[in-house]
Amino acid sequence: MIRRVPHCSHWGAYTLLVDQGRIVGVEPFVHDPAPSPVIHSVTEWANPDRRILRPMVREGWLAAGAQSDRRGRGSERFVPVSWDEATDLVAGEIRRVARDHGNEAIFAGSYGWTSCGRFHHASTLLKRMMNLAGGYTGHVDTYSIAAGPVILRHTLGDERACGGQSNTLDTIAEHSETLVIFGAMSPRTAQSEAGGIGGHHLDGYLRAIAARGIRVILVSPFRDDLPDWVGAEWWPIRPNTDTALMLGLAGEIVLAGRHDAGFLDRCTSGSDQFLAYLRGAPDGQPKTADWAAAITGLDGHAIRALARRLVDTRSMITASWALQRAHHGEQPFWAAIGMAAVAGQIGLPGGGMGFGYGSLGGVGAPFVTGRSPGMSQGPRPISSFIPVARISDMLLNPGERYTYEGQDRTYPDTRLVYWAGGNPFHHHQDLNRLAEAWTRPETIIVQDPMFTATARRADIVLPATTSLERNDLAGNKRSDFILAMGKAIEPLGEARSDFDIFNAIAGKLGVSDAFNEGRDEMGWVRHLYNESRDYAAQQLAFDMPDFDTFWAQGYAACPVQRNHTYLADYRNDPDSHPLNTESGRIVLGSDTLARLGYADCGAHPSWIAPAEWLGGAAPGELHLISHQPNGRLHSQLETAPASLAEKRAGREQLRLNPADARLRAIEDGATVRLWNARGACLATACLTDAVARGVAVLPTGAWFTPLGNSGLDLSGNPNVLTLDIGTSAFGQGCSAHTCLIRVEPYGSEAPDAIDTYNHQLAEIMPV
Ligand SMILES: Nc1nc2c(c(=O)[nH]1)N[C@H]1C(S)=C(S)[C@@H](COP(=O)(O)OP(=O)(O)OC[C@H]3O[C@@H](n4cnc5c(=O)[nH]c(N)nc54)[C@H](O)[C@@H]3O)O[C@H]1N2
Ligand SMILES: Nc1nc2c(c(=O)[nH]1)N[C@H]1C(S)=C(S)[C@@H](COP(=O)(O)OP(=O)(O)OC[C@H]3O[C@@H](n4cnc5c(=O)[nH]c(N)nc54)[C@H](O)[C@@H]3O)O[C@H]1N2
Ligand SMILES: [Mo]
Repeated sequence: MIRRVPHCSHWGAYTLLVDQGRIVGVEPFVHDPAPSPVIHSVTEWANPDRRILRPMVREGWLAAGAQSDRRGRGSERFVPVSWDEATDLVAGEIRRVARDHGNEAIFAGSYGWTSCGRFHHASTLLKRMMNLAGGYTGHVDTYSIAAGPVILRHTLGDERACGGQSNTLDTIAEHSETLVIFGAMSPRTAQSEAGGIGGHHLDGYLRAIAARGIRVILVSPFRDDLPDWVGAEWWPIRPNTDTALMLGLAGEIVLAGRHDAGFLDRCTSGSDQFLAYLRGAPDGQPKTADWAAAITGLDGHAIRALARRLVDTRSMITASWALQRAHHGEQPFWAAIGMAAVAGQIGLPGGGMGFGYGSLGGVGAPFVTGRSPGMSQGPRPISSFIPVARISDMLLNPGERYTYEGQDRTYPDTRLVYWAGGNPFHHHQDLNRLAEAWTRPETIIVQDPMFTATARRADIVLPATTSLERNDLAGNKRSDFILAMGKAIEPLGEARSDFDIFNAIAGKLGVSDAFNEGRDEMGWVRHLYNESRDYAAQQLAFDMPDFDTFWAQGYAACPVQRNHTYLADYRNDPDSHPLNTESGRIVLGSDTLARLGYADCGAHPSWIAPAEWLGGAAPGELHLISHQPNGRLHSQLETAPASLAEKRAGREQLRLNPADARLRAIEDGATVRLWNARGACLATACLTDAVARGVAVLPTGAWFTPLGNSGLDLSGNPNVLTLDIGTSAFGQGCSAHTCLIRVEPYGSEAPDAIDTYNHQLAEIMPV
């Protein structure tokens, strides 16, 4: 008898077909018009090869604890221990470090996507436990978006415009006449949504946009960032120069006297400073189309023509999150606001600007007005934090001063790191620098189902179950459904659910009553669902099925807002709808930033050349775009079918323009070495004219596999190459997309990356 188990992951909902304790098939969710192929990869979670099967401790740490040789991490053998012993050691370390160094010496920011389950959410449960145990150093913002939300909070008053609450795509399809897409609007990234997703609708909106004949311009170094059937014009911009294009467009409008002075006066503050800059008053350089063309590598005539169109037609500007994941990433988002304001389009149906469309599946879709399910982290006894991507800076430079969002701050002295549900040896920039930083804490605990590059480098590893092995529920602010995640198979080895692990540690810390509030797994899943259901009924008079009906059918529709026009009320009456900014208006010239006086984030949107870009490159250098992988989520399920299908000759594919390849004698399918002063890795060359000249595209997520001490990563993990600096003194976000590299044919025979990883893993397993 085949059992049908409703389930969900960040890449969508599905039904697991289970026979005699084994998953024998995966069926897409009935209400999903475009299911992700990655749903068929989840059976790989049941493969024990790379799973952590029991709690283990690094040999040297077991012998010497905090005094161990920390350079043994990653190469010393693990020793198996019982769960009781493992949780004793973890609780003991938390108590020791809190007592001797204070709770801020415990870093439990633990960034990562973990499972989409809202109950067993690893990092939330870690924080809940640590808050009951005196607190921890956490993180603010995300790798996805940091510079963006920081600048939006100061210029639009909140971050809704990049969190999926700008104009919805249904309104854009209905009203826009010109759509300028900076970056991507791609089904590749729209496969995923944090917290799971029921229906994937981006294709449908793009078809409606194409059907209405909206003029679409794709501004991106990579033509495949938008499906070709949308019929867009491709502007192959130099990476990280979008701000110059936006300013050139705004400048042309202002120089022609065609800016909407009424809108600027009524709805913005500081526009005089911004307009003066566009006219060239402070630097003698008017921001013209020709000025922008020289920086961006685009055509000046086309820029001038587009500037006219932005005013003459209903125009919408979108920018992917990727644009702010770069040095000075605050600027393209702020410049987009400036350009839309100058054109007078903000607050009109299908007009204005918005961020992150298609970056996740739910951005631009109708958004949830109800309450999405989620565990509480509880009140924080201490407020210590770092900007998320400053992890290596913190570990390498305890006590050093830095700035964030206008505050002067100091890095804590970290003694203990606890990571649950994230993979910094995938996600962080400059992995060789991270490897050095990783030798600084006295103790590192990693809790994950998989023996990732991070887990390998831990002192104590705790095996978590995957979502297949427990009950949970999915859903978030941008998912149209709450989805059941039923248990399909028994836990592998000695793995335990995240809740059970933290509950056991909380018990040893004497705080389990407050941690579990007397509920077990199904008690919590039921409770979290009912919180959302009650809210919908009481606040929105929206009926959701009772829990048992929901659990049996596997999903429940949520109340959503469609046809949304961002800032429509504000535009109509700014006095009655003031924004949460310094002026209550859209800020185009900021008193706050003027006072702070940062060279890398000034008082108005500005073009500031990034640390690495083609305009400042040496001959032979290419700009590396390390974008999101198509066949997996980040580093998850890297060896499963959808991910392997994107590899070639067992390696990640580096996409290169044929002309750039020819100059380097690189043939399609050849093994190539990518390198710069920070590191080197291998990939398989894929030649395509979809990549702009001077640009190289390598997806993220391959499992970091350095070959001995050679410094060469075999897997094709771009983060051995990327730059680990903050976006600016203001935002301190991740600058992954700012990176110059060189590429050459790799002459020798190279070992297989996945085999080598597995072999390295076997060498540190218990004897
Ligand atoms: N160069 C470059 N780097 C980037 C980016 C880029 O554009 N370029 N993008 C960045 C972005 S936007 C992001 S969001 C990050 C993503 O970085 P991460 O979120 O760290 O990446 P994941 O691979 O999703 O890591 C999640 C981890 O959780 C584990 N996990 C899964 N289920 C469970 C569970 O139930 N319990 C526990 N305990 N663990 C579980 C997985 O095995 C995996 O190790 O990467 C960033 N890095
Ligand atoms: N399949 C899959 N989907 C995912 C993820 C995944 O791992 N796999 N990760 C999810 C996560 S956590 C996030 S945050 C989102 C991220 O969503 P995005 O940030 O939108 O995704 P990226 O793939 O990093 O970048 C999108 C495109 O932006 C373009 N781009 C990069 N730099 C520049 C630039 O300077 N100028 C211009 N004009 N274009 C540029 C690149 O060509 C790139 O292909 O994706 C989500 N979706
Ligand atoms: Mo992300």
